[in-house]
This record gives sequence, C-alpha cells and structure tokens, in this order.
Amino acid sequence: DTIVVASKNPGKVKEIAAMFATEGVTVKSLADYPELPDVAETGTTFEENARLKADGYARMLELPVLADDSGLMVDALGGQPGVFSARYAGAGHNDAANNAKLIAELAEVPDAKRTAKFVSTLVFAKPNQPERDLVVSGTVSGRIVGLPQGHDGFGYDPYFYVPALGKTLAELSPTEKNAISHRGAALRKLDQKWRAWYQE
Ligand code: ITT
Ligand code: NA
Repeated sequence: DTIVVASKNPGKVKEIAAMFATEGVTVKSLADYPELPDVAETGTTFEENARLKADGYARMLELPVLADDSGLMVDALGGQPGVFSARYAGAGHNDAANNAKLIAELAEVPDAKRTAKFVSTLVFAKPNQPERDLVVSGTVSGRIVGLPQGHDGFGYDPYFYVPALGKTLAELSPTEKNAISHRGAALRKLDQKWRAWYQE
C-alpha cells in the first residue's frame, strides 16, 4: 500500500514518515510528484487547510493522502501567527525571516508572558470517499525565547522552549521531539485509528 504525505516541508515529512516506519506501507511525499500544482491554503483554520491539502492531492493522485496543517499560536500576539506561520514574514517559506519577525514582535514582552503553543492537525483522505476523512490534532505548550537554542528540528523549533524539559524543541533528538510535540501527539491519535478507517 502507498500513502502520500501531502507536504513540501521536509521536516514535517520526516516526522510523519517515522510513525509509519513500522506499519508496512510505502510512504511518499509531494517531493515524489514534482509536477503537481499547489493546493491553495485558503482556509481560516488548521483543519480547513489540512482538509484542502488532503482532499486536493487525493483527487489528483487517486491515492490515500495525509496532510498536516500546523503552526505556532503565541498568547501575547492574540494567537498569531497561527495558520500564517509558514508565511508570517511574507510569501515564501523562509524560516529565518519568520523567526526574526516573531522575535521582533515579542521584543517588549517579558519572559512570563511569552507563552505559546504549537498545533498540528492531520487530515487523512481517501480518493473514493472524500467526505469520510479522518481528523486528529495535537498541541504542545511552551514559551518563546529571545535567543535560538539547538540545531535539530525545523521552523520555529530553536525558539520554542519547553519548561518541563529545560530545552527548546531544536535541542531534542527526533525521537524526543516526537514524544512531546504537537505532531507526535496527533500522530499517536492517528496511529490508534487509521488502520480501521483505511479498511472501511
Ligand atoms: P506544507 O503545507 O507543504 O505541509 P508548510 O511548511 O507550508 O508545508 P504549514 O502551512 O502547515 O506547512 O505551515 C506550518 C508552519 O508552522 C511551518 O512552516 C513552520 O514554520 C511552523 N511549524 C509547524 N510545525 C512545526 C514544528 O514542529 N516545529 C517548528 N515549526 C513548526
Ligand atoms: Na498552512
């Protein structure tokens, strides 16, 4: 069986593929289908955007497709950047520019008020039953630090400090990050459900 992870973000694809490593399925990603057009993320919620990607690519590929829409919600910024996390500093996917904007926005905010969470919503869609998709979400709480720490992970990870661990997400190994992350939490819910759904 082949499932396609509908993401162009290699960091996400790695984390998602790791969960399927023991499942006996072939995991592909959009990197395997470079000719496909983009699906526009016009939704206002993570679930809407994940569904747009899952349904859109499932129709194009006629294969089961799993999409992740995720982002950082900072309390002092009223939940921003949220669904705009990938394009916070403008169009394109430039982690450095997004991180610089985040730190600039929080420059005057004291440590105790820099609370934030990451959210990941996964939507799994089958081409023959697009209305019967599977949806799961996960979150992780933390705090945004002003100086980057660590080199693992991707995106905002070097600035996302988890008090219980005394580390940022970028200071964790892939296994350690999956154990506590928003995406790891969503993937564990998916792991409980996807086989039965897949065979329906
Ligand atoms: P695809 O839509 O192709 O999957 P994307 O990166 O554009 O890739 P999103 O629209 O869901 O994906 O944007 C999510 C952004 O939120 C992502 O680019 C990161 O900047 C950030 N993000 C999500 N999960 C993260 C994580 O685990 N660690 C750090 N940053 C994360
Ligand atoms: Na998005």
